Amino acid sequence: MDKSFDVPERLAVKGVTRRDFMKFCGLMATILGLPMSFAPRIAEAVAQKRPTVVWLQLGECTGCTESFIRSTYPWAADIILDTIDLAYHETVMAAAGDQAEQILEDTIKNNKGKFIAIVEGSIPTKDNGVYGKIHGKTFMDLANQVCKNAAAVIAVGNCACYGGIPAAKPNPTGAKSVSEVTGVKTVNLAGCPPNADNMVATVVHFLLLGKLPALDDKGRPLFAYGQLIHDNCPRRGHFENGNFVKEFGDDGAAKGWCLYEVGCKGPETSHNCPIIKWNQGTNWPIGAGHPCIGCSEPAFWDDLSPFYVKK
Ligand code: FSX
Ligand code: SF4
Ligand code: F3S
Repeated sequence: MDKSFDVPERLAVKGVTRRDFMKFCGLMATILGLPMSFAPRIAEAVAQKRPTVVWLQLGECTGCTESFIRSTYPWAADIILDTIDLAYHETVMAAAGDQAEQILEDTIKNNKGKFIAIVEGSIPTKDNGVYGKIHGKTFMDLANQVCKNAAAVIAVGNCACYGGIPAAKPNPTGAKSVSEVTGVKTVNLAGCPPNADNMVATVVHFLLLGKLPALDDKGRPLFAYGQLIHDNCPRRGHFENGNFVKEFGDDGAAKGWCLYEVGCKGPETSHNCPIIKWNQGTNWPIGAGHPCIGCSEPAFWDDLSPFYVKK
């Protein structure tokens, strides 16, 4: 963590003003539950700290990386990717093949106990992990090698946090979460995929305070998963008044009534979706008339399905 660089100067190249950058820092403060007065400190932290990060992609759909690079401010992910020393990330790194794997080996050796590991995807364990390999190495071996040598491990997406869809019944590959396989306690950014702004905020929290955020009993940061969807849902008044959508496309749906009877799992799902929304704050599932399917809860594919039925 040595080098500082001029963030406003870099942003100017992308046509982003200093004012926009400060707005981004204000948004980060809001998501993290910090006072607005922290915005200048966030700006400073983002400009100066430089932790080494290894980002693994295991059994997954790359939705987590896709989500990350579409953060609220499209350039925020760029800034974070510039701010951190992203030594290894299969989707965005320029190196490939032997060269990429050599970078990974060298990064682990030279930064033992100091780098941050970010992992997306679950890990197949059946038949000695043969169902997932990179460069001849099983995901099991790769995850153990990286996570056991990292200072901290952030699991992004339901797959890495809890097994996700690869671990749903009948789980043919014996897929497990990162912490189950490695024994390392992970910060779980749950969701399928997780929200980019929560991912960026977790990195900002680390840059600002030098530590990872406080977690709930499922390993999720409290700042993002401390409240139920149901508690912040704009349709809650309709729930209380007994105004329910009975089937998609009915009169209640047109009026924006509560989706509980068409399967909404908001009452048992913790996530800040109603507050920060998705796609640059444009909308979120319930806002678009779709019930919450509980994508930030462990084993939601099995435990909360069928999705369109009241449980
Ligand atoms: Fe899993 Fe991530 Fe769902 Fe996909 O990579 S959390 S399948 S959206 O994206 O791992
Ligand atoms: Fe609760 Fe879902 Fe109804 Fe919103 S739509 S009030 S989260 S049950
Ligand atoms: Fe997932 Fe429900 Fe939010 S489905 S994206 S937790 S509204």
